[in-house]
Amino acid sequence: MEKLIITCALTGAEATKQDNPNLPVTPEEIAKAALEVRQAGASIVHLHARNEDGSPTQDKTVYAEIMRRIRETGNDIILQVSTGGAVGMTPEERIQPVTLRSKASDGSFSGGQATGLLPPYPEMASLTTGTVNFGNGVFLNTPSDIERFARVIQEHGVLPELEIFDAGMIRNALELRKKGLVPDNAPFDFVMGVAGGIPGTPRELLFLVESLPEGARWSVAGIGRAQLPLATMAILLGGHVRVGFEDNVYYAKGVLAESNAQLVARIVRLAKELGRAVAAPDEARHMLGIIG
Ligand code: KMH
Ligand code: ZN
Repeated sequence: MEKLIITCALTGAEATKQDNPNLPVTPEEIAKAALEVRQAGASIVHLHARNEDGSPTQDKTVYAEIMRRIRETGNDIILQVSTGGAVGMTPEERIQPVTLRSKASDGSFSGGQATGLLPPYPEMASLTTGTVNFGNGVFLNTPSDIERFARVIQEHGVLPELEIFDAGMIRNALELRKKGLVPDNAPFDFVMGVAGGIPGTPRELLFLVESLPEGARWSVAGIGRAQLPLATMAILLGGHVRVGFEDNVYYAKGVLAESNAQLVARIVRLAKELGRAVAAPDEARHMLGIIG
């Protein structure tokens, strides 16, 4: 079985400090959390940005500051920006952070000022391939907007991660693949247990995995109490794992997590017990085909 890639979704757009006072919100807090999860064994961070008042923003200057601060700490973790943002944002707002990486005339990509080991630009971006009810709201992704997102991600040399909130989104993702708008190596991430999306149960996870084409790489992000059982299944089935405060602010029933790193460390321990080695960021880059 290939090494386990652990993604940590540090902040998200919905959780607040009232939900968990340890939620990282400012660029400084997010960079600190990113270093802690790297040290704990994560190889990808899924990033969201917040305004000073804690509300979600897709402002690329805030993303730029987050990524600059992450690299300034010497952190080599893979940087994945969100294009989901928050319910109600426009597509134009949501796509902004992807454009922090740009293509030069010689075909190379760049962005920002390198201040650490690696440049502070996005290597991956989330791409949701359908619309889903999201609590009391609607996470709206029209077919034309999804195609536009996929095109911009491609033009900026960023690897999309296909966010699957319900079964029909796999089919939509494969249509994008057929059209050449997402590469064949784009990984799938099953976000399971959102109120309005596919339930976070073992049966549903098996169904999603069996619905993928042969050889597709996948991870699972279980929401709330679904996080731990689905992550354990992914370790056993050869999938990959996403944890973090975006999806779950608890460590156990009624017990808030102390940090994102605490959630990552538990997955590393489980993987070790179950005989699955954990990938470092450069190993994950190699596996995912992220170059330059
Ligand atoms: N905040 C959700 C509405 C993503 O990052 O791509 C969407 C989301 C997905 O978080
Ligand atoms: Zn997200």
